[in-house]
Amino acid sequence: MLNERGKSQHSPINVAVVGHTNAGKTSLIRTLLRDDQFGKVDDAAGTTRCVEKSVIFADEEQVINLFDTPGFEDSSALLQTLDGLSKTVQVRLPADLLSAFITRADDFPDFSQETKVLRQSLNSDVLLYMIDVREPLLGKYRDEVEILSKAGKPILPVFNFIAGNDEALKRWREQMAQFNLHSALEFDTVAFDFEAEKRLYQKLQSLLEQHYDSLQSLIDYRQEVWNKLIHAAARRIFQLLTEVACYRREVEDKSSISSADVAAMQDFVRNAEQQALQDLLTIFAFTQLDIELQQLPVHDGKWTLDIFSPHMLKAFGLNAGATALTGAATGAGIDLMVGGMSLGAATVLGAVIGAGLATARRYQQELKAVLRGHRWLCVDDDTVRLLYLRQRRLLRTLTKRGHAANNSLRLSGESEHSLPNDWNKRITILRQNPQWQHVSSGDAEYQKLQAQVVNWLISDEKS
Ligand SMILES: Nc1nc2c(ncn2[C@@H]2O[C@H](COP(=O)(O)OP(=O)(O)OP(=O)(O)O)[C@@H](O)[C@H]2O)c(=O)[nH]1
Ligand SMILES: [Mg+2]
Repeated sequence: MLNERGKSQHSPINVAVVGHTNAGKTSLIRTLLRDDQFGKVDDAAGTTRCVEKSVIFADEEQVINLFDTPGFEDSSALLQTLDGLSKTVQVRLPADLLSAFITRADDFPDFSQETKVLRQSLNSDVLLYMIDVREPLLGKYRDEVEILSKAGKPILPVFNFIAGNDEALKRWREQMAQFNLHSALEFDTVAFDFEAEKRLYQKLQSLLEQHYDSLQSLIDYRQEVWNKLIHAAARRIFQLLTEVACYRREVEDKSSISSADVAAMQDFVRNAEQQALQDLLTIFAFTQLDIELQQLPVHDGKWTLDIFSPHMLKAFGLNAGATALTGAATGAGIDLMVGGMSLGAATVLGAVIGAGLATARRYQQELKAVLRGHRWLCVDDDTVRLLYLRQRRLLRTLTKRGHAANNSLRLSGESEHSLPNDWNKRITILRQNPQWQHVSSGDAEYQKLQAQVVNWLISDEKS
């Protein structure tokens, strides 16, 4: 079927998320929708009381209707009731028995929740059967599978709470195989990343061949969106580095810098980092619950460890240098131009004149300050490095690459603290262009540098 824009259109796939109460059904749907407002999630049993529909789109195409359902509570009693019913009504197929039960729902008020699940199961194309693998393999779960099998729909077991529960997971896999359910998905909110999501859609592809193409367009679409998110996040990190590396504060040229000047610089850096953190959390729609699950050192939307704390240097494997305690350095603009030395005003002027008009223009502000007998306060190298390392770790966590369960995915041989090879060279270019702090520059050199830094961060993500 074609829609008015000439794109092929398929009817959406109806997917019911079913299972024992508290297995994490609503949580799975929230993760798939990237919507922490969907439904109600709670530690208590019987949280979801009604069937609730949501939709997964690929661009504008409605690919999946996802149905959250109440959890099974007493499946053994339900199975007995169904067995009893099968003796009184004539049915051709097991699904007809479920239909007969639903028609007589008023006679079974104790199973009002289960009736909703069964009705939705009959109306769906596939059932995602959520399992909390920490639960012992009790008869009630066998009964649940037996009841659900009567709907005659493909069932995909989804193992939840798998982190650190390898043995239990193995037992559950064996158990499901007894029911001929050999294909299953491993899910854990804590370690759920794009790859896990892709595997879910791929499993659905193999169960529902007639929907193969629309599921493929969903996978492709989600991949594209994911790549865009990672790029946007990497560009945001580059913006932070630019703001901080290009920071300049004019100070009097006396032997010690005033604590007020240092404090102003530190506040600037804290604010800049704070805003970047907020933006990155927003880009990946990270919620407070995600922050807790991922054990991000963030409280009330702020880093728990201050960027200027001496512990930061240690945490990221850097040695505390002389300037480490304040994060301040002076004179960088001019000094970098003339080879990193602190020079007097006359020498600086000589150097600038020698270097030509373009250079003089670029360093206009610094030159004026030097002539006034002032210096420039900048952010020191260690602080810029720390910012990069902390943001890189954040990006990995946001893309679920930083979690312990996924450590094996880390770049082999790469230390979490190591900086890219040509780090110093690139950051020097940033420092030499203080004008980039205020304008988001269309400058070719700026674009080139941005592409380079984004590439550092992205290639980490892809590897
Ligand atoms: N650590 C961890 N907690 C989870 C995960 N999935 C769900 N939870 C927690 O488990 C509890 C139950 O989750 P729900 O999504 O409400 O479970 P449900 O199956 O929808 O429950 P009912 O609606 O009552 O049937 C909540 O406290 C969730 O935060 C997971 O993968 N890891
Ligand atoms: Mg629920």
